[in-house]
Amino acid sequence: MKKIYSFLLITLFSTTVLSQNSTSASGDRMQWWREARFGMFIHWGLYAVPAGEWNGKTGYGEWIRNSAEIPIDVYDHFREKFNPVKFDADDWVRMARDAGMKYIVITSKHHDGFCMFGTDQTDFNIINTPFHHDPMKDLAAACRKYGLKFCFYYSIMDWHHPDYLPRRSWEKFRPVTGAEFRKYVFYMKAELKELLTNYGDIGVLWFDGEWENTWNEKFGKEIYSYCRSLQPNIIINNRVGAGRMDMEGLTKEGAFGGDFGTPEQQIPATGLTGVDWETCMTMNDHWGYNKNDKNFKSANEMVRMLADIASKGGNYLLNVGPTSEGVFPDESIERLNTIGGWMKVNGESVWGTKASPFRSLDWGRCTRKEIPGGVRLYLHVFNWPETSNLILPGILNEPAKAFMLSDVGQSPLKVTRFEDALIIALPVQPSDSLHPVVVIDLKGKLDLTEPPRIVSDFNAFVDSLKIKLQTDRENVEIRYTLDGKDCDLSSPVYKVPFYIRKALQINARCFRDGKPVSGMNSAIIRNVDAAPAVKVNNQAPGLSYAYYEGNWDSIPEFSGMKPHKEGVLPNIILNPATAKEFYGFSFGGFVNIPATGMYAFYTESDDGSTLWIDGKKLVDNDGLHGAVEVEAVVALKKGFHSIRVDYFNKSGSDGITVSIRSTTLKKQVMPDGMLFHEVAK
Ligand code: H79
Repeated sequence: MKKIYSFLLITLFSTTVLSQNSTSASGDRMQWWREARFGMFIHWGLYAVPAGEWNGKTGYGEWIRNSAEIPIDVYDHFREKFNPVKFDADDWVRMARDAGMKYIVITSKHHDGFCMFGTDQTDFNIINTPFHHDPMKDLAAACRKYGLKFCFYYSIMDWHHPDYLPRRSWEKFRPVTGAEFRKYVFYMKAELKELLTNYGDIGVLWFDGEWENTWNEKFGKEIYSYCRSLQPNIIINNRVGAGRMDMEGLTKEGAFGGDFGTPEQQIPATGLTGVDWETCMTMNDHWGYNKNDKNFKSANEMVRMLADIASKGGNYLLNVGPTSEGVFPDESIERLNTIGGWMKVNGESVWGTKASPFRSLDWGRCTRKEIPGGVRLYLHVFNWPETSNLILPGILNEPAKAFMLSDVGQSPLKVTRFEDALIIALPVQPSDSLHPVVVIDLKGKLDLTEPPRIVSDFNAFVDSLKIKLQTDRENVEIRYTLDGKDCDLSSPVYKVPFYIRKALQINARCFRDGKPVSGMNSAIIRNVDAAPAVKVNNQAPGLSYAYYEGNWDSIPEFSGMKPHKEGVLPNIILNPATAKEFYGFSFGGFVNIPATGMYAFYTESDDGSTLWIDGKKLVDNDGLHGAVEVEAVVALKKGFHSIRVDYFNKSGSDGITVSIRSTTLKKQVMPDGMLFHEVAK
């Protein structure tokens, strides 16, 4: 019989289904935000007065007080020059609305500590400028008028409040005597209370500046609950906590992460399962107004980023840095206009859409919406196909209709099927420089030719390994082989998880009505020998450690060096370190393995670390970096195995977490109870 579907070819197009955001308890509260997809960030503060220039240098933005090391009393004088006489809240909000943005997040207070709202908690606020007026009141009213959500950015880090710690390293004239961080937290709460009672409903509280070591998860949870107690439906970003990983902006596993992740100046490479996220981004190279920065992205680029982000299930928060007179830079206005023109025609391909069901499409991006009896896909065509045939690979639904979103008359485009691909005949390429969107409506539940997933704890085993085969598709059966042969109708149908006890290749494929409806997925499973345990004569809990000081870019040969300190610790912890920077540790001892099998070890460290088992380097997480986790797997026999963990910190933040996972232990921080060192009898 002639093969109907050319799946091998189709796998090249890669058609893996990405899961949608799970609907959680926060579902209803998050709904408007998930549908909005596009918002405006506004960085407006005293830093607009110097406009990015200080002592002849022009590269500054909202960080100017810190970067140019401006003393506090000098900076305070910017207050006298902040007079936004051209400020018109209606103008700003209308520009955001006309660009297709559904919410505005504005800096109520940035790191410089200057409050852009009327507050009773400090004199360092906008009422004490020649403006003598609270612009946040006007913006709140304008947002209500034009139907946008009004949201506040609020910096935890504060370079002005006497109780905020630490001071900037270069600040000589601000003594810390008497400063109490707890009092600063009370100050924050008093200001947040004003922000959450004086301006009506606030959509989002967008915290930032949480990374200094005075802030912790406990404060984060306290502030989060406090804000929710004042406005139960408010949405709060993950920077309220202390578990953000770098500028990728997502929260570390197990840490408190508020309501959404905050990638900054970057877009995740793929969609993210079960997390809400928002990429914030500048139009040029600064958040605050910089009069010399003309390096603006084009509207075309930004519209593509919006489509890219929506196709991955995220939001785009695009920044404008207004001047101290209260106007948007001309370049920003132009771009907002152009983006708005595109959104007027194509907005429905962004608002209220969900992530693409395709992992990648070589011509562009896809977003989707449920429609009665089917699914609507929005195809964002970045690269117009030379043949004018747009290929939608690996999809079995029957098309209902297709048309250009810009075509008010919705003249139907011809759709044909070739094997498991749909081919849409596009009209003449539009002359508009911004990308066009093609709509295709499909009948029934989305049915991509997705092969089954082969799921197991490891891809190797000592004695046996449990295998599960999974698919999210309806009306399919999974057939599989364990002898390397292709799956066909004579292959067994998968019903329940099974164990394998020898090295082999698993092939699995979906079938429907006696026909294959997916490509084949394969996994090679290896059988490995477990390393023998070692004999320990007399063990006691904990690991021995040696602490060193030095300036390294990677882990040095600790064994040849003289430690500053030595001793025993219950686990891999950095408490004995007396230096904040330029130090290292070597921990040594034994890990007591509870049962013979495969074990995954992890180190997450800032900066580098290595983990050795039985004298061999297993986890290599060396080098200068922020918190990064590396996994490595080894087969071990029940009993004691030697373990060594080396770690170093050059400068900046520090930390290490060692975790373990096996078939019987879910991934967890290495328990104290598994660690030992040898002692004399
Ligand atoms: O308000 C804008 C910027 O002023 C602010 N966030 C945006 C929205 C911002 N502050 N700092 N940065 C951006 C960059 C700072 C990066 C670092 Fe870190 C702080 C590197 C080391 C400490 C945070 C914690 C990122 C990595 C670890």
